[in-house]
Amino acid sequence: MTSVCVIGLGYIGLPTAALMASQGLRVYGVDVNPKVVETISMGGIHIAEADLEGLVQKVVSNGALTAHRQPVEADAFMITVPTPLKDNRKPDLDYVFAAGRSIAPHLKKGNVVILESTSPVGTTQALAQVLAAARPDLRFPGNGGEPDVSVAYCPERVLPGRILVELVENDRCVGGLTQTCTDRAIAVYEAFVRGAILRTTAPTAELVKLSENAFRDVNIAFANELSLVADRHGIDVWEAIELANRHPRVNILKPGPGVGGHCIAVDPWFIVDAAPKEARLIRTAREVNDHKAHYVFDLVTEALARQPGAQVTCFGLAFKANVDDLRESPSLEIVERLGHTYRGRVSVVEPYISEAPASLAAAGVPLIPLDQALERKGVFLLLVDHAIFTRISREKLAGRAIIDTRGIWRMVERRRANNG
Ligand code: SAJ
Repeated sequence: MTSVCVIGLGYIGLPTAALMASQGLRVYGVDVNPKVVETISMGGIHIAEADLEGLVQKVVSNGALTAHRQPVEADAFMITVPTPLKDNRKPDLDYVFAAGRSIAPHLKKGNVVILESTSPVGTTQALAQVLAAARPDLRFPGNGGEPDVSVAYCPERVLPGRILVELVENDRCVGGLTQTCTDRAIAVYEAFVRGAILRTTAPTAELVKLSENAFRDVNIAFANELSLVADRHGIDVWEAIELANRHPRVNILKPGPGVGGHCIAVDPWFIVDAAPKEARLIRTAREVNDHKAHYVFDLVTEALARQPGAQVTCFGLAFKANVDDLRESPSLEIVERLGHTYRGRVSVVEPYISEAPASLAAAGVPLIPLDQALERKGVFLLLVDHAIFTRISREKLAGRAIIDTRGIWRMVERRRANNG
């Protein structure tokens, strides 16, 4: 296995392509967005991810990674395109099948096609059918006999912010549509993965991926529900969780303004869509987490009732700490709603982006620098636990009504109190 064509150069595809290129593989990165292709061709990147820029610069300049608008011939094809939700909360697999149709003309005997995008159970089999329909001259899994082209599923499971480390160190599950498919796909990952590479079937690997994110969603929902319960009793939820976690078998996650990102807030719906009667807990967890954003909005409304006409300054828009990613961000949703409701009084600081999304301008919310934000009076709403926000001194927050959805400013206060 010497060459790989990666379809979709986003948060997963680009780091994977760059890493494989740094490990001796010849990598062809493909994206439908001409700006992305142009940026990468010049050795640049269009996403923020730790250490990615230097790596891309290196592998582009030594010719191991090239970017293209269309797929090219290679030994392996890796599909890393988005699988969003439709408005009716059904998975949208159009990008996966479009990627399949785009690589079909370039396939030849001995190739392996690997799907990495988070997908409902059965998608890998459906992808093989799309490929078979486009290339009746080749044998695909499911057509009988040993396939000419192998097809497998191997879910990505890297954490944004640690992608390059986790791509190498995490264990991987590889599920081919046949045993040979699994073998062929494993050969690709052996080139750059140091974690264990575990064999399974394609449907199992598909469900494994969905289960991982649903597990995290359910656990975060527990923490978010607990934060509501604690508020009702006037108890500090952060202290309660800290103490409960001293039990040897308890590990409660952190409450927040809700769950964002294109994975955990989305993938559990794939399970619910396919098994609506069975997946009751998973559905409820999604609803609990989605509700938390409304609850935070209501907290601001209550604070404003105590200070009529006051300004609201929001800290953070990203879906989580230290990333620039606004996809499905509950913080963005809360800030927009506040902007529409309290027009002209709401501002936001988000150090990871330089240009506010159009929806914020429509809500009349300006993106302001941190020093300017700290000059404002009224309500301070902490939405994202970016490291830069954790370093804000207590003095700078004095006299404001603080709503800290991540428990970071409260920690500063407690540490001070403990130190007398
Ligand atoms: N969050 C909390 N409390 C917590 C932990 C997270 O409110 O205690 C929130 C975050 O603020 C964020 C959301 O949950 O809004 C998700 O963040 P995350 O850091 O838990 O996960 P992601 O979305 O960045 O990445 C997840 C990871 N999945 C798991 O940990 C099971 C990652 O390994 C996957 O590769 C990724 O989804 C993906 O692409 O599917």
